[in-house]
Amino acid sequence: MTQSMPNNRYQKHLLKVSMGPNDDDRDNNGNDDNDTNVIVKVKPKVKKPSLYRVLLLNDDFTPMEFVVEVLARFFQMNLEQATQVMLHVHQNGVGECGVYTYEVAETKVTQVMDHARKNQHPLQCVMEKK
Ligand code: TYC
Repeated sequence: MTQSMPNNRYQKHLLKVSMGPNDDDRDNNGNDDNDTNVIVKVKPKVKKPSLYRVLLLNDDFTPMEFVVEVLARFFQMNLEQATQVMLHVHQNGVGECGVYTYEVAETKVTQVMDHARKNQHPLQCVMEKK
């Protein structure tokens, strides 16, 4: 074995495959030959995570100030940004608060919905895949 020690997952995988004895890996005399089935190239198993929009929905009852406070608290917006987004939702019915990976988006939705319910406002927050 001339291979040096593995230093990442890809190399570890290669090492395991080339070392393991199996039926495909025998020479004409039936002897196991570790070096006949070497994978030369493997696609790295890295995928970009799917992204999700977190959306706020308009309603007729939640106070504007409450929505601005929600956007500032849970979506790290300053008062000017938060007011802009709130007015956009008020005028268009729906608006984007941010884009996140699945778990983060889910957490934001839960935080907003819990906060709205505690304060007895019907504010709705949802997520959708981009
Ligand atoms: N339409 C609400 C009002 O007039 C304000 C509002 C804005 C409510 C955005 C929800 O997501 C919302 N008080």
